[in-house]
Amino acid sequence: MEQQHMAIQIKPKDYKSDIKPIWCPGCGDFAVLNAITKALAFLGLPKENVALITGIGCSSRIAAYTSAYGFHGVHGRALALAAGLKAAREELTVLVAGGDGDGLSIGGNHFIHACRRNMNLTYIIMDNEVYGMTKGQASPTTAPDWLDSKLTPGGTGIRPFQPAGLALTAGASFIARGFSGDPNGLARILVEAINHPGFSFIQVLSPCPTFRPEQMEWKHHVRVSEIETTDDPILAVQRIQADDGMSTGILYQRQIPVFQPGGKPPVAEVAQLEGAFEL
Ligand SMILES: Cc1ncc(C[n+]2csc(CCOP(=O)(O)OP(=O)(O)O)c2C)c(N)n1
Ligand code: SF4
Repeated sequence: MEQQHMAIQIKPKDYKSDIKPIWCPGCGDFAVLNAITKALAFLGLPKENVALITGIGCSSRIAAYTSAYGFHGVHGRALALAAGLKAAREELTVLVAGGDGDGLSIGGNHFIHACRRNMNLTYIIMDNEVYGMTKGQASPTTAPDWLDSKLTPGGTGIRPFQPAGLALTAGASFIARGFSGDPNGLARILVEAINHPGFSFIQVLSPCPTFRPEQMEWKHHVRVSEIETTDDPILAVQRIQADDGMSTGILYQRQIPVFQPGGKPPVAEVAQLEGAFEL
């Protein structure tokens, strides 16, 4: 009998692991996970060709919840790990994810250099303007008057980072903003980000109902930007600065050379390393 060949379709659920997320009910990160799996299914990427590298934080747990290769790394070092992986395994689709604390505080230096280096990585910051995992401290995206607590009496008094503006001035070639309340829109952005040759940065507004319950109001303020994506950095910075940070869409995209170290594979054996230092 003639054998029938059926095209294997990958479904979003195929990218989910058997581990049940332990995020709080209503956490925006659930929808980010859904958007990532939808985007991967749309692109039909075999899961063995995808790696999701994360730092530490509630959001960084996301690596364990997908069935792709993953690495739940060290706080603030996800981009360094991902850059190393991409340097060694160019053929992999490497996604990087974590929180605003992970990526902009302890990992801030890696972030700005990843932007200027322009390796082919897709970096998702799940921005809830707070350190969720460690129970609600201010992060670099927290407004100066939040929160009147023992830790920050009267608020931090420090102006927050504008992640999209920071990425732009640091040289990122793809900058977008998404919202966990619009997982389909976010999945569409992620598809473009993964397809973009170079470093793609996506700031995802992802509420933390536990420590920032007021963020549940974001759904009334977030809007899809109707402005066309620009490749002009001056125009992009003007738009980003004039916006209240609640517009979603691809804010900036430009084709620039991608950094991919080539040449000889790195020295891996101790004996080889010792040999290199012999006098
Ligand atoms: C080197 C180091 N410093 C501090 C911590 C404690 N710590 C764990 S998660 C975290 C912040 C998490 O906040 P964020 O990255 O915004 O993620 P969220 O939990 O809000 O998703 C901190 C400070 C740590 N694990 N390692
Ligand atoms: S503490 Fe906040 S960020 Fe962490 S799982 Fe709960 S709702 Fe999500």
